[in-house]
Amino acid sequence: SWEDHTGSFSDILYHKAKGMAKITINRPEVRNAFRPLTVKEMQQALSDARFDENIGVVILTGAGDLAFCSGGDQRVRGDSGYRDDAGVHHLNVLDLQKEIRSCPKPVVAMIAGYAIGGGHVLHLICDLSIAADNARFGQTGPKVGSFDGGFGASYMASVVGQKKAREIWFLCRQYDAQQALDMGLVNTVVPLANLEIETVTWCQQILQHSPIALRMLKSAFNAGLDGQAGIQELAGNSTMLFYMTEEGQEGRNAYLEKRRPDFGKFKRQP
Ligand code: 2NE
Repeated sequence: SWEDHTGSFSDILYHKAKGMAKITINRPEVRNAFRPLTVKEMQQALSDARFDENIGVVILTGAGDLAFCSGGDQRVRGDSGYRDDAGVHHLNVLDLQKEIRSCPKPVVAMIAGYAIGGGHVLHLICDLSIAADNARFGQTGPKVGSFDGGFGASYMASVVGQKKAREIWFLCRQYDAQQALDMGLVNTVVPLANLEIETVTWCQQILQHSPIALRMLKSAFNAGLDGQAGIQELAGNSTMLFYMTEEGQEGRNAYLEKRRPDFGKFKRQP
């Protein structure tokens, strides 16, 4: 049973249970299309989940059975981005994508119905994708005068291969859940009625495993594609681990105690 942490969020629902946080885009009337506020709230919820030490895995989903997310809300698309209530234009979903990638906890997309356009890229960016048998996938950018040449292109190509990624973007076709599974876009396809229970089962299995091992693996998987920023993430985790050792702490303690550090007492590993 999920605890409700939605609070003052208007475009999303936010729940927690047994080590899991669940972020639900709650705009079913537009197939869960996002506007700048939706993305801002998703960023806030993701940050909360990241800093909550009781949370080990994050689920990203959409309200209802018809859509995970249909991308940017075209009704508020201005001439240089998506308009907020103050009239400022944003492409803040690109920041959210980076935050999902750099979140040290696994993020799992739970997909019923359409994952389309920028909504398709959102599931792609997640570490794992669990699809219901009614899920449908695709990009629409070239049809609606848009594209995602960042992770939406490069990471997609590393997931499904260059030829398939170019097909997905150039033809703007839709693919059913089985086709998505066949091309490695999703990890499994389950009956719609079992979608949440199956997703929770996957998450509970992840939660039995070492948080640091998972964290290191996620940054290792990211490192190559993310270039210098990916190396920084992996290296930051190494620094965190080093801070957790007596050898690292000896340096801090010696500084605070105004003495020379005694690193000689630590084994030099081969
Ligand atoms: C998602 C899809 C395939 C669903 O089709 P269907 O037939 O199930 O529903 P329908 O009737 O098209 O949609 C239901 C209502 O939701 C609205 C529709 O306009 C419709 O409204 P009413 O006519 O009932 O008033 N709706 C759906 N998606 C919307 C959207 N994205 N923005 C605003 N209203 C939307 C079908 O609806 C579809 O193809 N939707 C458009 C997908 C799309 O092109 N998304 C934008 C891609 S660009 C992007 O996301 C992006 C990017 O490329 C780069 C950076 C940031 C964002």
